[in-house]
Amino acid sequence: GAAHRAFTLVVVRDYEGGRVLLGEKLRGFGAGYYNGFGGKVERGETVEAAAARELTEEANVEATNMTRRGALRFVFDDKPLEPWLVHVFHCSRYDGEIAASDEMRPEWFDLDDVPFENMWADDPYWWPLFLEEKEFVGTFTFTNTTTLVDYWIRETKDL
Ligand code: 6U4
Ligand code: NA
Ligand code: NA
Repeated sequence: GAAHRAFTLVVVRDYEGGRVLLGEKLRGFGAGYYNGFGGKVERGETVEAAAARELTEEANVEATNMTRRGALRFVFDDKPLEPWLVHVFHCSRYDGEIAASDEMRPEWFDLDDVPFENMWADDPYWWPLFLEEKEFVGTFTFTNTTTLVDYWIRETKDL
């Protein structure tokens, strides 16, 4: 397919507490939104290594059981921007204490209280699959960077 830029996104789930960890993004792309933890995959780095690194940089913890669950393609029709391929990971065990970074302020949310009104417009479409432990792929097209104009999402068996 077309060239794309690879990103990671890690959502930490606390099964016992029935909650998920998100971060309020404090700077850069998507500032002001709540999101999973993640960022750009660097040259020579695996997607898994990037996901672990970004979680540590942004939330101060080391994942011990991360699994890849989704691959989401984001197309921006208003900018000469490469499409993004965001690899979504699930994590439920980690070492260390969660702490804020200069990029993200972590906050736990009950599963029925995920703040979709302050999240990227695609999130409501794939979160149900994520919470049901499904694997998924999809494409989301945005205009003016943040307005969702088209999408598809589906469960997959061969992520
Ligand atoms: P720098 O500042 O260059 O180190 P970096 O942390 O590498 O940045 P960043 O934070 O800009 O990258 O990465 C964007 C983050 O936002 C990734 O975790 C992917 C996530 N993301 C981007 N678009 C998204 C969208 N539409 N929906 C979503 N997450 C998105 O749920
Ligand atoms: Na980031
Ligand atoms: Na980065």
